[in-house]
Amino acid sequence: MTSSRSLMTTRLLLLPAAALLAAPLAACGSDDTDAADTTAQTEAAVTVDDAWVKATEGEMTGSFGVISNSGDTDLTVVSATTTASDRTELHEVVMIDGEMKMTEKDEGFVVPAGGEHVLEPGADHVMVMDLQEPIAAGDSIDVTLVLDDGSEVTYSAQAREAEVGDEEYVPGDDMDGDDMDGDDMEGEDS
Ligand SMILES: [Cu+2]
Repeated sequence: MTSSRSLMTTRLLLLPAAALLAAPLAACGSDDTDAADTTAQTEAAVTVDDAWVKATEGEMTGSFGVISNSGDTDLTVVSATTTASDRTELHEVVMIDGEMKMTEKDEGFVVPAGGEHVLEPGADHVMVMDLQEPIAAGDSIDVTLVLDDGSEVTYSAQAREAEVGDEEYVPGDDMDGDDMDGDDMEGEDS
């Protein structure tokens, strides 16, 4: 009950009034949607549902949820910020040398028009880094996603305990050139 009500509230807050009024018309013909788009330029066409963040006592953690795009244009999440720290990255989980590791996803998260992009453990996620204090189960942080059209969407992610999403972090710089030559290996044993 509670979650579906807050979900509803979130959607209503994010939907511009003009879009609500135009919705019945838009359903009759796709050409009519252009009018709604021009009045909604600064409003995000995306919403985020089922958002949560993994409780942690460490310095970094992942945040997850389902990003939906109600617009008729593909949108890309290009960056994110949170109230929990000053450093946030968009991460993906990839296979490196036979192990699942997470690293920055340079191209961002593409949310297809009329579709969704799922952030979940073991896959794409919002990485909250350089945490100054622990995030306990039940705590909430605000996450803001910035889209490539300049719009933003802010939502609350509640912390929960989870035994998932513990992939080793590989900073983007280490992805290439690590094995270019053996000289760097010399000093690593002491
Ligand atoms: Cu990560």
